[in-house]
Amino acid sequence: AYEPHNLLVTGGVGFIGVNFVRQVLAEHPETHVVILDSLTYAANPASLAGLDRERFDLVRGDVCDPDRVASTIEDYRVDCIVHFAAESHNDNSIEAPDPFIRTNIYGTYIMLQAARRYGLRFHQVSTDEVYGDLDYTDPARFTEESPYRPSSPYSASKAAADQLVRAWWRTYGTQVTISNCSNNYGPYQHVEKFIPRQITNILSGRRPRLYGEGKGVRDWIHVDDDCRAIWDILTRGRSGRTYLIGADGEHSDREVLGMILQIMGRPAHDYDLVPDRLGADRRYAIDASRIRRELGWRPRHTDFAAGLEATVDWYRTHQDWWRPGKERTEERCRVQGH
Ligand code: NAD
Ligand code: TDX
Repeated sequence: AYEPHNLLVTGGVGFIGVNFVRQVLAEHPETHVVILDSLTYAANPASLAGLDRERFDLVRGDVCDPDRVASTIEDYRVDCIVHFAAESHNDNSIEAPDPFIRTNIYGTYIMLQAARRYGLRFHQVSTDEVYGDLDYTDPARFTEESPYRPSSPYSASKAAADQLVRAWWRTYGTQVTISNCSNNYGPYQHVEKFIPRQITNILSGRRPRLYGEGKGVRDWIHVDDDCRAIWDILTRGRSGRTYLIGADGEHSDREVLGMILQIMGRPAHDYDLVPDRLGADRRYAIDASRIRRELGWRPRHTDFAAGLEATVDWYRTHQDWWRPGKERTEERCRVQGH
């Protein structure tokens, strides 16, 4: 297996990125991490608290800035890139697509050019949303062969980025891999996202907000399991290949909210229904056979209720982390009609 020495992690202050950095530093002592992050509204620098400063560097910079990207790669002798940096929230993409087109598409292009120029391995962190959605009763799940048919400006921008990655492999022989993962949950997730929003609404005396009738189905995976899968692909995955990541965690939004209310000791009907997203995706479901078969990856967090309980505990005990941005996020949700 290949072991990165100086690993460049774009978007490493965001939710999945920082969980990945924490896991790499804890489990791979030979690897030094360089985070490149422009610290948008989605990045909370407090997420890096407690990490050993000897083991990583933080460069504040934009993935759309080729000079910044080049100097970071040269200064830190980077040999491998994991590309998390993106605008990630569907509701924001519907409200204002511009930064999604810029960061997700143009930013991926700049990172690919850098990988090509310096001969670096490149892993693209993508989403199952590129495959569009499934009907609630459809027995099918997404596979690596499913056609791309994204629904939102966010998912369309990720789909475009994935296609650039494939083109760089085919045309220039850049060493690339792609992972398309389902919905992650766990610590350090921004309070704009479904699970942390409901937990922190309850902790701050607000009612949870369910979109539509809560019929949406998401295939939940604990962020630690996604991060371990990304490491496995990075170090043992076949170049040019795509791997779907999922942990057989399908639950309706209504069901997940019901579990949160129960864990937090609230009455079962103590929430508000708010208008659904424009063009809302109904259901995502991942068939993760390939990564299981080829890389022997298995999720460790197979008890969703236990994972959710631990996540509630994390938000309960890390109020300093989320309280400062909570008001602002709820104001934005209100403006967006949710
Ligand atoms: P996030 O919004 O929590 O974090 C994104 C990070 O990228 C932030 O730290 C932000 O400051 C940084 N960033 C944004 N624009 C940048 C730019 N132009 N230059 C440099 N840094 C920039 O996102 P997340 O939920 O951690 O998602 C990370 C990646 O995983 C994204 O590519 C997303 O598409 C993908 N993904 C997420 C999920 C999920 O459930 N959250 C599922 C599958 C795939
Ligand atoms: O307050 C809410 N109430 C609610 O019912 C919010 C924020 C969401 N929802 C619903 C909408 C969806 O059906 O919950 C579901 C999940 O919503 P999000 O947390 O916004 O996630 P989703 O749109 O599924 O996208 C997420 O997973 C795939 C990430 O944000 C993406 O970055 C990733 O690619």
